[in-house]
Amino acid sequence: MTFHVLTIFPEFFRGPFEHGVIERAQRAGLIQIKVHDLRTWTADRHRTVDDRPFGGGEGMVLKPGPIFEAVESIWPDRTAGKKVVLLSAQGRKFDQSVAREFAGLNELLLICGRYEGVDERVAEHLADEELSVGDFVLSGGELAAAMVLDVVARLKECVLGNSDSRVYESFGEDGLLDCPQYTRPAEFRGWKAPEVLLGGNHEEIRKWRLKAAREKTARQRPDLLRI
Ligand code: 9D3
Repeated sequence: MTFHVLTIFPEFFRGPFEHGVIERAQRAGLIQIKVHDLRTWTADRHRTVDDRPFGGGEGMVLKPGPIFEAVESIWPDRTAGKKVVLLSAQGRKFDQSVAREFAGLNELLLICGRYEGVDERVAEHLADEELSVGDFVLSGGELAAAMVLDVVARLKECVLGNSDSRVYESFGEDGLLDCPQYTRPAEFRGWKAPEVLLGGNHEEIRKWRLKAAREKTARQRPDLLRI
């Protein structure tokens, strides 16, 4: 699967994509990542990507021209299996099921917004959809794009290579949060790890983990139990 990221800060992605699952998935040939500098598709001396909003107001808006030119040059034909996503606070909310949907694509192109926003004609006539990563205000789409890429990349890795299918299934199959985990020492500053986990009774351990996961989900994320 190929990911394209369109951004005015290509250097932002050097860190996040060179570590962990994303780096591993790239090295294994499961995913390819191409980061594109939006300024490549400007024609003026100042490589202008933004302008003042019509009707007045604070800040600057990303111009439609360079973004349309970029997408049309990255994909001269937009065949099936390709999707253009505009990262935006106004989008559909990203979650694990959206990630599973994206993992079935051949190519995904993520457009990162900046400033006060992106000319609405990008959302209306270029992007297949707008996607938000949560109800909070980021300063741009780059962190959101890195999140989406991380989640989809690890799905690819789990489906095609990872023997631990639990990693793939957690968050979704049983709809619960993970159970609490402990490691040595068995007692730390007077706080003991649950006795049952120290013994070898796998059936008792399984039951304890399910109960603990249910309790933790009820406490932290009751919304997950109501679905
Ligand atoms: C408070 C500023 N808003 C009113 C003018 C508009 C606005 C513009 C640009 C709000 C956020 C941003 C930058 N955010 C993103 O590009 C973004 C985002 C987000 O802020 N929250 C959750 N998901 C995403 S995906 C992209």
